[in-house]
Amino acid sequence: MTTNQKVLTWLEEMKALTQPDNVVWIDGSEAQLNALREEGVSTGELIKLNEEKLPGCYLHRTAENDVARVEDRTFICTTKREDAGPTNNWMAPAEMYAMLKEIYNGSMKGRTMYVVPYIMGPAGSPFSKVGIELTDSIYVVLNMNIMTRMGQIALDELGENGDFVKCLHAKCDVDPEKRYIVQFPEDNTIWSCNSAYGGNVLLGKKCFALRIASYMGYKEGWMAEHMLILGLTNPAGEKKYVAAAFPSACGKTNLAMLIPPEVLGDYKIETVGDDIAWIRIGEDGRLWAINPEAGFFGVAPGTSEKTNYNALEATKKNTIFTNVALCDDGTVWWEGLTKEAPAHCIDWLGKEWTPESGTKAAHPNSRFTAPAVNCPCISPEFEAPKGVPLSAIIFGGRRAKSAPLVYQSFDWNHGVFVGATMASETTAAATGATGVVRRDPMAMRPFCGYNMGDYFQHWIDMGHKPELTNPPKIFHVNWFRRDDEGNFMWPGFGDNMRVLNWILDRCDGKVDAAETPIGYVPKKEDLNLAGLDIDDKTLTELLSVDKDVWRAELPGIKEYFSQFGDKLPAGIQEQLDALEARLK
Ligand code: GTP
Ligand code: SPV
Ligand code: MN
Repeated sequence: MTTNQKVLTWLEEMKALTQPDNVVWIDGSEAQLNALREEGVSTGELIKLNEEKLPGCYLHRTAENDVARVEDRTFICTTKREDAGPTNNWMAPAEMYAMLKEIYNGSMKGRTMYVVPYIMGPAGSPFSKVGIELTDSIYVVLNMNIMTRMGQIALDELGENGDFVKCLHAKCDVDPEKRYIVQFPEDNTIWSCNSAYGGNVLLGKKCFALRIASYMGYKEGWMAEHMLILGLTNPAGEKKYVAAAFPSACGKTNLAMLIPPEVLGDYKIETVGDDIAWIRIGEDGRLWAINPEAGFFGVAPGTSEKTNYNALEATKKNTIFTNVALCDDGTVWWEGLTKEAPAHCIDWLGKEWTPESGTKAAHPNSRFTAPAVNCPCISPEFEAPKGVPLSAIIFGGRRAKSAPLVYQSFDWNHGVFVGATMASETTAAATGATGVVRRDPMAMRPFCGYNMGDYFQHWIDMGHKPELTNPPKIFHVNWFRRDDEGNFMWPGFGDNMRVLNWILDRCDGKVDAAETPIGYVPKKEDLNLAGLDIDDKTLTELLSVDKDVWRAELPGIKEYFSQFGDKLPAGIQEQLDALEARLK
């Protein structure tokens, strides 16, 4: 399938290490994929779902100990420890390779190695990049088929001499004690073992398109970000694009596919991407973004016809479900899909379940892998080789208190500071406690492939490149503010459109704002609240900036920044000092 000698040499080396019984090149043909689906069903790795109701759909259950990304076992291995920085686990590459080789040694004996060539980005785009993942999991192959442009198309893109990201995945015994997700940014290499779950093993996604790509972007002058990309068309037919970074399970897929409330008029949202954006400066002096992925690996729980109709529609054919519940009629269910739970189903662990069981039927981080082309609101620019131009960048997180519904930064550097000081309550997308507030700069804490201090500087530098004559404006949102009873104060979902409108009006200089110490906040009358049942007191609180609360944030920010030492950019320190002065 290829004569690229770099590929063939590397493959021989990895075969010698893992010693598979068979090696199968994945060409991406339907015939080959169908054979793999059948094999997956015959071994129990996949369960075929109701062909009438969910054509081409399958269910997969992972091991109970293997249901989310494992951040404590994820490493960035650079020659110098400082290059990985204080927010990443680090080990010297030679030491890590030696340790992992013992785990990989002979690990594919009696198994088949699949050679999965794939492109991140549209085929033929100057911004796309090729990876090859060697894996012994059919589930991985079938997911990569949905999430990337996979098969011969990628080898054609690579050509005789092209370079690629070398990805090795071995399931081994799914032993959590020997689970490692390891990036070697200096070698364009990713090694993952002892997992078979999502972001740990679909190596094109977080490992390549964020950790490795963020490092590439740092070296080459572009950015790889944990961002959705959406296009918004207003009643006048004007179209603008926005990218938004929220931490895992904090609403990117939902915002990317939002359906505007009808009362607002003829607005339309189209999805370019729901998780990752590769961003460059275009010839017109704006930032342009592509979505390197071809599908959505979305959070199932909470996805319903009401909250995210478009995502749900996308899952109705050719979709792989992971760790959701199996209904008696061969369909699937998860908490929040319908108001009423099915009277009986098989839960994500494969056990009998009824509403009286007192447990969750679907795992909180259960997911669907759906082809982007299934999405009713997929953007016509989804495959555009140059991507789309950004008018605004939005940061956001889950904050029960402090952060107002929306605010705008004063300028680029302040916007970078707002992103750098992002904090959010942890979710089920990663193992460990949930609901704990932690700093998650630009939603990239688990995904930045180099020193976060250098990453902050890279953000500042990008904004000041002379070619970037028309940078996007930077905002912060919080859909998750809660009242004293713990209820969400803002309805969220489709109603977030009201906030997007204010953001784009600000970009156009159409509306005024109130200046506060943390940035520009909407004046109540400038938010279109038509048809929304929200009282004045709630709205006031949603838009309030409590100086005392923000003053109380300062020590935490300072402590967080202190770990970067002299890698903390002066531009960030200046912003911190300025905020402190404004809060006096
Ligand atoms: P990853 O795929 O992990 O990166 O997650 P994501 O950022 O795409 O999050 P997603 O859109 O899947 O949302 C995660 C959870 O947040 C789901 O349970 C949603 O129902 C919930 N959610 C999303 N948007 C809103 C909102 O506006 N308000 C509230 N209250 N919940 C929301
Ligand atoms: C996330 O956790 O941000 C995800 C899911 O998008 S995973 O691919 O598992 O990283
Ligand atoms: Mn994500």
